Amino acid sequence: MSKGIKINFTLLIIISIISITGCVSADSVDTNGNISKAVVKLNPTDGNSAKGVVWFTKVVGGVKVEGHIEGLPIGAHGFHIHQFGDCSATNGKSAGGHFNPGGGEHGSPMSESRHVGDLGNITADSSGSATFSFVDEIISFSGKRSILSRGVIIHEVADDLTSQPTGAAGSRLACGVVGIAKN
Ligand SMILES: [Cu+2]
Ligand SMILES: [Zn+2]
Repeated sequence: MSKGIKINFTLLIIISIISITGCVSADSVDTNGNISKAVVKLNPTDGNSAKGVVWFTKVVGGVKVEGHIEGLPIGAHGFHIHQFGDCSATNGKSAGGHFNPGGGEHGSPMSESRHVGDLGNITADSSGSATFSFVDEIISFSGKRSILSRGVIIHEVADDLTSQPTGAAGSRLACGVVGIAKN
């Protein structure tokens, strides 16, 4: 074997190892197609400054929801999954109403009857940022309750958890679309 061929062969092995391990470690979809992690990047709607990232991770008993949002007015803000993964309208209205595949009433995440998209409120501190982590038992990455490709909206004011059909949470400050996370 000449020196040139030997080097090329070694290089080929190195590239193969990198690509194989790359596929195994950097994907949140397993060999059966089950998704373990999703993410949404929230961008401000026209005239607003709220933005951030929310991660959704499959855990025992549900999906863990962890996020950090900045640029919010101080206080509680309605936080929902909406029907459409469409943030094309500058006011976020293209995301439609609350994601409600079961035809339930609007409520709190703990309500017997709720929209699948009812994730309650997040609360911004004096610096305008909200950091949160909780587990929701209803949202999913598969079947009718899958939140993948759906919209996420942060609202102007608090969701009162009772008013129909939206909790009277006001306008839409930020919008994003849930996608499959890298890992
Ligand atoms: Cu909403
Ligand atoms: Zn709702």
